[in-house]
Amino acid sequence: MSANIRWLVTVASIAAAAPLTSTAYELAECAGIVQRWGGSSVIVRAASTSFPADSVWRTALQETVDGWNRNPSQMSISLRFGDDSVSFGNFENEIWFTSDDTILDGAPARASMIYSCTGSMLESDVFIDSRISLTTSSAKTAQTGYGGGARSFQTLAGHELGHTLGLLHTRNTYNIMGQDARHVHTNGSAARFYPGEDAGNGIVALYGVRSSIQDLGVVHWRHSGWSGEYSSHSRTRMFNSAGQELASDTINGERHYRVTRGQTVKVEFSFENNGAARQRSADVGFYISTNDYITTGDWRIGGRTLDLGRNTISTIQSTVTVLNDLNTTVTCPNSTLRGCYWVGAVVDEDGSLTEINEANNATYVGIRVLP
Ligand SMILES: [Ca+2]
Ligand SMILES: [Ca+2]
Ligand SMILES: [Ca+2]
Ligand SMILES: [Ca+2]
Ligand SMILES: [Zn+2]
Repeated sequence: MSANIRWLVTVASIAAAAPLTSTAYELAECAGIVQRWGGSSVIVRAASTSFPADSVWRTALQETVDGWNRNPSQMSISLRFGDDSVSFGNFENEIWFTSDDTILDGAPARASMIYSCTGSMLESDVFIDSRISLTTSSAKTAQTGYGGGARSFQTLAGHELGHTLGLLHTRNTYNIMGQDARHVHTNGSAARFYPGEDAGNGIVALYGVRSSIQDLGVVHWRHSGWSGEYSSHSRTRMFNSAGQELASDTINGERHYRVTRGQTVKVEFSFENNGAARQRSADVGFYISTNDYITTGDWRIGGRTLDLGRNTISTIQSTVTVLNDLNTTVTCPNSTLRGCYWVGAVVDEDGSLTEINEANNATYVGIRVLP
């Protein structure tokens, strides 16, 4: 059987460029034939030395695989720990930490995809540089996407396992197969890996839909350009009613837009359908919160209904009005500035949809209310 090898390199940093217009996942093809796994699960074996029992690495890898296994396709990852013998070219899919520069080739992580060219994936290994600064913490302040000092292991490994499932890099939409460190769901202090709508759409194209999986989500990240094969992502924004982006202050590593009491603004969020079925009337509520953790217990300032298909990410603006009675002297986190609040969005606000992940339905954009 003729085998083809494709190496996927993960870059360390990404510069912004102008956005493209079309959107879509990319699949591994050979002579026009898409390459995929047979069956309904792909076995991934974790090296015993890299992911020992009771280690944070083992827990984080399991968390990453659990994230992928909430995808709306018929394919899942079967993770097995304790592999004492890992190597490239042994027809076992394996993941391990290494400092071997002949394998890493200067990248923080690398994935191999070996396929037959007649449509069958044969092997995919994931190599992660053991010398780079990674964190397994869900604390956003630890992660580079929020000004922290270490790259999220879960988003890095999640990206690489996307290759194992058959996805290539994507640059023209917000996607885990692009700038993974800025592809997380965040509400409050925790920022977590998730595969996202476009990757979910891609593996449904490969493996068929699993109709029982429903999931809506909302994040404060958006597609903002690309670098090479990779999409680049930036935070969602806030605009005045004329559509101009508001001035802002960076407080505790995150942007807070300057607003006044009673001001009508347009707040931007990315709404995703990570599930199987189109949701034609998804309820969304908008809130103002005294902290960065958004719930339906916060002050409601508006709402709308969205038609969310599993096709393109809905990065959209919504018009809301800042409450008149906010206190401009409340303190801001780790700052001498005052007037900090957070504008939140909650999707499936009425709780009518039963989802495989109910914890990704709210997020925020920071504001600072001026006197
Ligand atoms: Ca092995
Ligand atoms: Ca292998
Ligand atoms: Ca959800
Ligand atoms: Ca729900
Ligand atoms: Zn990659």
